[in-house]
Amino acid sequence: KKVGILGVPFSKGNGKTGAEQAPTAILEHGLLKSLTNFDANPNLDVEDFGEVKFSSKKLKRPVSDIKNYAEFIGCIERVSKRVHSIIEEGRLCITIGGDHSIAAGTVDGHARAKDGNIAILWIDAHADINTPKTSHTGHPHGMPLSFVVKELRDHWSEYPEIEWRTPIVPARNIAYIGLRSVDDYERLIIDRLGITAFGMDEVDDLGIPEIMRRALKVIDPEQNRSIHLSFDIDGLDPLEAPATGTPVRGGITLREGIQIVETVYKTGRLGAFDLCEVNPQMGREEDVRKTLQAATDLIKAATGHRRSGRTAKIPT
Ligand code: DIR
Ligand code: MN
Ligand code: MN
Ligand code: MN
Repeated sequence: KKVGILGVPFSKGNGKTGAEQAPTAILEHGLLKSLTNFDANPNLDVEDFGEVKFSSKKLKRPVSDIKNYAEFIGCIERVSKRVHSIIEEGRLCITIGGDHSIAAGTVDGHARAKDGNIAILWIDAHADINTPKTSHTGHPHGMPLSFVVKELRDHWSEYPEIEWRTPIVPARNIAYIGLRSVDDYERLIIDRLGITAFGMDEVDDLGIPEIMRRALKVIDPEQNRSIHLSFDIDGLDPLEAPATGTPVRGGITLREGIQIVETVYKTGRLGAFDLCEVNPQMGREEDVRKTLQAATDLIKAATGHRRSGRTAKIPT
């Protein structure tokens, strides 16, 4: 199994600084060791691709309704290219953010590598599907899905420097799990486009295993799509992942989060995994450590780690 790890130290997509430190913090917490030690997974080929370098775009005309637009576009164009090439190498691309706006780039790169035949599973307290005009905040991390969805492409037609983008993912190929803070226009978009959305109410009613069955059936009915699992750490309950920029209480547990990732891994079609919105500047040291460990556990599950253990290979 081949895996590539890519860091994206970008935090201009939300209102706060700190998320740009997460790739380094997660690696320093011991990610590579916990992925490659024998008990985790003996046959894992992990390549660390380091951090994406990016700079802001020169704009022909100013953009006022999206904050840090020039920086956002400059970053995700590079992210898209890097993710595209890592997937073309036959690797599962694990991208560590950064805030969630970077997923506009990871999904674009993944979609192009697979000619649009991808399914997106979005784990988040938020729906991240505002268009520039529906957003109350102007923060790009509330918009990445609208950037990549085919049906919403015209909402971006007036914005500069995005000719490279390929919004080819149909809305029907998207499912959410964990929603509990959805703006009214986001809900309208979800309803109009028929996007599958499991909020926390449905997590409570149905449980993760049933939700996973239903979600995968809708977004990958023929079981032939490359699955993009985009995990916003704020999908988890802040009790278990407090160090994040926009925490919302009443989220999924770490166990449920790991179960989601394990279930996708078991399909054999996990093509890209994003882990976003860890902010090592939020909260006390203990909060940060807890959150870094939760992120590590989720990434381990994405590479095939089994909680029930793996039998030893006895030397002969
Ligand atoms: C809000 C919050 N819907 C926005 N979104 C967040 O800014 O568009 N996404 N926090 O992660
Ligand atoms: Mn979120
Ligand atoms: Mn966010
Ligand atoms: Mn998000």
